[in-house]
Amino acid sequence: MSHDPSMSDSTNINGNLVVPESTRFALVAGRFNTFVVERLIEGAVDALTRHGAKADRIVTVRVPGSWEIPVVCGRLARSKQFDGIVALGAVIRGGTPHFEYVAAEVTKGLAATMLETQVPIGFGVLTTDSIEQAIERAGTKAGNKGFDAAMAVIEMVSLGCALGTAGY
Ligand code: INI
Repeated sequence: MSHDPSMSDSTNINGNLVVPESTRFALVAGRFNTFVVERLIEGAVDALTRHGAKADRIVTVRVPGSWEIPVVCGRLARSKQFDGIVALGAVIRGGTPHFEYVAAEVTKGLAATMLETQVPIGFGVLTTDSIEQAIERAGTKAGNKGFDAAMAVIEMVSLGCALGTAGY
């Protein structure tokens, strides 16, 4: 294997998938398409607890639909009570443009909230063309996007600690 000095001199900062002691998480979940979203919640809790989160340090807040997720994520993030948040919802295309508006606004709202508050927010909001596609992503053949979003939050929380240790 060749040796590249420029690589060995570089600094790498990474998060890992170990939940730091006493980390607090919030899940914010839409009740719309509840059959799918409850599976996403299960996946997210599974990911968090399997990687060391304490169940009594996970708070789940349910809102009417995905439209309402960003405002509650913002409130929880600004409360400074949570190290990471997982947003969970299922926006499924119907016959009207409603889907486009809800999907676009939840996406933009969560991105803006994460940038403003600097609290990691995992994006576990499905935007699918059909109920079948949503079910596939909620614990069946295409995995569980709630689990995946929670894993990303664990990594970001850990990365935040590593960046802090490095003085950034
Ligand atoms: N909310 C969803 O989470 N998923 C959807 O598919 C959906 N559709 O298609 O209408 C949806 N609508 C409700 C919306 O999120 C709000 O709760 C509602 O408009 C009240 O503000």
